[in-house]
Amino acid sequence: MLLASLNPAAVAAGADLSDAVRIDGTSLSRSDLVGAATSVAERIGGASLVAILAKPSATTVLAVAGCLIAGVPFVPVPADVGAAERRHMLTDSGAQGWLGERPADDDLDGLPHVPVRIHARSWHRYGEPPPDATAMVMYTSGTTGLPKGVVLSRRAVAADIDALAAAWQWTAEDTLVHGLPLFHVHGLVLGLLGSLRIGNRFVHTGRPSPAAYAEAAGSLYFGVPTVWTRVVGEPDAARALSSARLLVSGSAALPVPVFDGLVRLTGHAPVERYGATESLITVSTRFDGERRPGWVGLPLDGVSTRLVGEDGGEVPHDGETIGRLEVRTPTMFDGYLNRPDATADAMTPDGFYRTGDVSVIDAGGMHRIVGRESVDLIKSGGYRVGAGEIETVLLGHQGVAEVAVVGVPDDDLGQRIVAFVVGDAEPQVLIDFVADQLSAHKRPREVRIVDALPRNAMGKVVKKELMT
Ligand code: MCA
Ligand code: AMP
Repeated sequence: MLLASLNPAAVAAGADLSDAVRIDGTSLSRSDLVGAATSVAERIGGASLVAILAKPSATTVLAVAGCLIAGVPFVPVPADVGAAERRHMLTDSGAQGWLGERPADDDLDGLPHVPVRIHARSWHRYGEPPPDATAMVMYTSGTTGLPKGVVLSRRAVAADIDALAAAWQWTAEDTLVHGLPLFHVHGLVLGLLGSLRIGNRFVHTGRPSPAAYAEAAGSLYFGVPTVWTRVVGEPDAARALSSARLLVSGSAALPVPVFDGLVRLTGHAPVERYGATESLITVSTRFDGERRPGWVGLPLDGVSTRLVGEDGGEVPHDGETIGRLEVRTPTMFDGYLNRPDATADAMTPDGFYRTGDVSVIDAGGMHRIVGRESVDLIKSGGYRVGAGEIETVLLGHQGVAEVAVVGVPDDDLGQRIVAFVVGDAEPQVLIDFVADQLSAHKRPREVRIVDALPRNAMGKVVKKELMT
């Protein structure tokens, strides 16, 4: 069973937990989860796919669990989604219903709204869908164009959680704490579904501030590097985490000074892990293994990795030679929805995913991520954002003649989204324009109006010159 801790027979027989999930001021026991989520399942039965506005709330937890119980694939829609991005997700995925809160503009693009009632109960018993059934479609940005729907099977999700549980000695005794969004792999698949599979207590802190992490008294904490950077910046909050068992960082590179700061203040060397929406998490340092600052660890059980050089051949694993990282894993996605062309580009004929990351591997199999191949895929606060998607929106504004969007190094966010614009629009107007159309977290932090963009002899914008 994918959500093993929500086995109705076991829960009915007494395997309950009064505070299995704590989120947004609400506590849900396992029997609350089974009863209310099954009641959601009853209302969506027969749908081919539904959308869920993935705010961090009990409603979202029940909507997600209900879909997984019913075997109805879902699209988690970003909590701060804008109109154009939402329309694309709904049209491309063919969603037949909308679960959870209504969007801020109350526009459901014609979809029926399916309410999620926290106090409703159904004790109908559903059979477990087959492992190759789709669990969810998660939209993610590429370098250009609109976000693509990553199709994730139940098998891939279960395999990833189990491999991470083995690597981190994660058990039902843990209390897992995080404050990350529930519309990406990190917060949703690992954090929430991991907890519902393993059977540990799950606490969502709301905004992942150092104080909220300190107060939560967990044993296992997840964060993106920005969260850990802020924790280290508040030493008292950081010291409160010394009673935890394990701190885990992922979604972007953890700066070495932040790793060292966590060791100094909490007494814990963080475990770092690496992955992508398409492959799920594939490489991690282990609870009982070496935790080397700046390195992301070893392939998880069942995962193979390789480095490919300029000539297409494999490069040695000597800890120094850089290559393009490719991974083959039982946790692989089933392709991009409606985009066989993009799927074919992302995969090698022998089943490896081309990560787009550049890496080294040492003789012991430890991986260090050196950077990304393309400057057009930005990681800001752990969010993956395509420069092309933002550029397309900005070019749709009448005050913009030319634009180049880049990720500029940032101590807090890793990269900060900056748009260089040739035109006569007000910077704040353009920032708001992007936030209205796309998810708000994709809006540039800064818009710089310039006379011209740097171009090479071919007329192509030289983004590297804008990134310092
Ligand atoms: C933000 N603000 C802005 C702008 N951006 N104001 C004006 N213009 C802007 N461009 C505002 C915010 O609304 C907020 O306002 C205030 O500035 C602070 O924002 P920020 O610094 O962004 O802090 P934050 O809102 O607290 O966000 C930082 C964060 C967030 C919590 C770390 O970036 C985050 O949740 N990241 C997680 C992403 C993630 O889960 N990625 C996983 C992808 P106000 O204070 O008024 O509200 S899955 C993945 O990568 C794989 C598989 C993996 O490996 O895990
Ligand atoms: P996403 O699909 O949002 O999960 O983004 C995947 C990308 O995040 C990867 O291809 C990497 O570029 C980056 N990433 C994830 N984890 C790490 C990490 N621990 N260190 C460096 N980059 C990471």
